[in-house]
Amino acid sequence: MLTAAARGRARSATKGGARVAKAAKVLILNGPNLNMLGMRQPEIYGAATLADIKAACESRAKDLGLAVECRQSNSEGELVGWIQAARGTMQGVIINPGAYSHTSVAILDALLIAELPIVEVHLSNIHQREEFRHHSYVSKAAQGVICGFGARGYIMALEALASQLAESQEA
Ligand code: CA2
Repeated sequence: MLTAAARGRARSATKGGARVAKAAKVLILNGPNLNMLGMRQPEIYGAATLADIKAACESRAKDLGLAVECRQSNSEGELVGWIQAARGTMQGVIINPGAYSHTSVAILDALLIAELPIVEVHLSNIHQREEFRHHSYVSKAAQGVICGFGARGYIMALEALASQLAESQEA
């Protein structure tokens, strides 16, 4: 469910139809160690590098009429700063908070304050893994969570946000 404020912001950035007409901006955030993707543990996280994921997201976003900005940080504070800056400037956030998913109330609070549609993505199915990965603080702020589909999860998140933004325009 979009808040009234987020709906208003999305409305001013979109224009009817399934495809978002004016390029709504989506921030794609990746947390700690995700810059190492493709280099180790491909059996868990897949073979795609973060650069591959960025390229795939930019290509799909273009088709969907979205503009994406992709950022990665190993620092919790930097991620919080970027989420704060997204309020009022972006129309949605896709976030893979990495290990901060399981520890960070600061990222949760920043996402709640942002009042934007948020999709949480995990490459792996965190529920099939160690117990400490089963809980994500971030999920409380997310409209939806996609996990276990590898790099495709980011594309699924973009598609979900695009239809969400188009829908909120129609409402
Ligand atoms: O499945 C995911 O996307 C995770 O968010 C990835 C995090 C992990 O802490 C979460 O529980 C689930 C870890 C990212 C580490 O990335 C690596 C990349 C290359 C090699 C090893 C780790």
